[in-house]
Amino acid sequence: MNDKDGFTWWKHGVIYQIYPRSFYDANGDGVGDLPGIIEKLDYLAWLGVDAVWLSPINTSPMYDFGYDISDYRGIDPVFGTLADCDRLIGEAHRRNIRIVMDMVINHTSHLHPWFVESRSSRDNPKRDWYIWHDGKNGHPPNNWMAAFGGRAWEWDGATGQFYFHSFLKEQPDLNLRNRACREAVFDELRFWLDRGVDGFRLDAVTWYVKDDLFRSNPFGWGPNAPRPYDLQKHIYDQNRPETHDVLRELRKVLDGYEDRMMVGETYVVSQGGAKTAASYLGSGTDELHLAFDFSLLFSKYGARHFAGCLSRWYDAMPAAGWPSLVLNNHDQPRSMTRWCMGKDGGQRARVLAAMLLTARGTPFLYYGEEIGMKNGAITRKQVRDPVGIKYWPLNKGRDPERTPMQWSAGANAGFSAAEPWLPVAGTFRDVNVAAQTDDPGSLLAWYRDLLALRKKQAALARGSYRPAYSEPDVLAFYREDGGEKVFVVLNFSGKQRSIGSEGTSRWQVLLGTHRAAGWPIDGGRIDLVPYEAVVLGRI
Ligand code: TEU
Repeated sequence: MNDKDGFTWWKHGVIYQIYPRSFYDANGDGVGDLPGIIEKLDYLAWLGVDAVWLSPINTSPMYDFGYDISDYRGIDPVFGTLADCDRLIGEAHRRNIRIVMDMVINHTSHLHPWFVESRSSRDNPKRDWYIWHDGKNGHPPNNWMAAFGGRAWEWDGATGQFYFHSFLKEQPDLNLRNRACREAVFDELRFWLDRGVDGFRLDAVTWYVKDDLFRSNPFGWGPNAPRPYDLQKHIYDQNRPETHDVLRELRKVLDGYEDRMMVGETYVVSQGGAKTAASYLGSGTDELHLAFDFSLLFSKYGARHFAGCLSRWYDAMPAAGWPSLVLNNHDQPRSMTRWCMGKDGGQRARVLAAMLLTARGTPFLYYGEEIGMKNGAITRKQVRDPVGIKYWPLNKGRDPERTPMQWSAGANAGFSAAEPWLPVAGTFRDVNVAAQTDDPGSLLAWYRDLLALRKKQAALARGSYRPAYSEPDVLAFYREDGGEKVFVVLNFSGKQRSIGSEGTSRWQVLLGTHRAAGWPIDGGRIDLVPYEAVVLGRI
């Protein structure tokens, strides 16, 4: 795929998320690191990914495993050095793989020098870089809550005010309304753009700006309850209109460089879903390049549900906007665990992969998804995630979807010579890269074939999307670009199904779970076996 007419890497490419602690440990301390990622770049190139998104690697006291940054310009020693990072960027680029860094600018660590200054006195020049407020008769100023439990206001005895934190109390929110603070944050981003980073995944975008009148949220039951946080409608502490101003300014920073991208974590499941997520694309060219719609990830399994999510997402796009697609990340149980626990799980995984990689939009993969990794089992003693520690057993935290990458059936799944920071999932003897690499029937081979097909067929990478047929168990759609037309047929059910194809078209199989490439299909009806996925091209 070339980049003509602005159809650039982040539109036609596939982006692979790495949780660096868990990808590959090169120095044998039980924690994944940057040299480990460098060692595995050939694997990623072989798989065919176009970009890698690294969960945070900056200096951090790790209260939230890197989502609490104490130095934006540093690399945390557990991951390596700045020189390792430069080498990673260079080695990735040499393989035509872009590097996307996680940027956590809604908040910093409480140990960031900015916050240390800010909390030192009420008249410190950086006081207003964070959100400080007087109490109300000894109580917090309003009812805002922290997403990770408890109230969002922390009392600071030394200066006699509360500070605000959307997540942990060790993650004070920056005041992005403050001009000097905003400019300082932009400079931290420029530091990485100057070093050759191709883009950012912006953490917690919808939290960036809070109500300037500090109004309390009304109550309302969100879909994620029983988290107490979800008992409020987050209209005053999230999705404030001024957030768009911040994004427009950020966009200008990126537009000062060539071909950079920012994808925002627009976690708005209970706040308007696809529509709200898409609103952060602005006109499509003046805010985020990409946003996440988590509706698909949170959807019930089934063709009708998935079809609805896709259509709502595409309908919500601004004219110049471009969708992204995601089924997994480091915050949610893996799709294998959500949807594929039965005996037909392996087949379901293939149909899901086919949807993710043939529908319209930039696909994001999460490490291990390509081999069918499931959530690992974590005992109470092994919990590391602060969310799990706080809410156990109601919420066991996010460690199970962050267990080490399963490279082989060897010790520690080939992830590390030492005992890994989180236990390897029990499935590793069967589910691992080594076992699947040379097996043309493996899930890994299927992902690799789909990635290769996207590169060959412009219609899949950039074409229009038109739903074809509404048999409840089958998702079928056409993708068209110029003269090229592709017909994707996905039977999400364990039953035989039969669907009609448009007009008198004659098709041939480009890629299928049950049919070899080149197999001709005359128009009319197509009979599908259970869990059949097939991508057809016009003869
Ligand atoms: O997540 C913010 C966010 O939306 C989630 O915490 C969400 O509330 C949760 O997944 C619901 O199940 C981002 C990062 O992705 C997460 O890893 C960080 O812990 C968090 O921000 C704080 O930086």
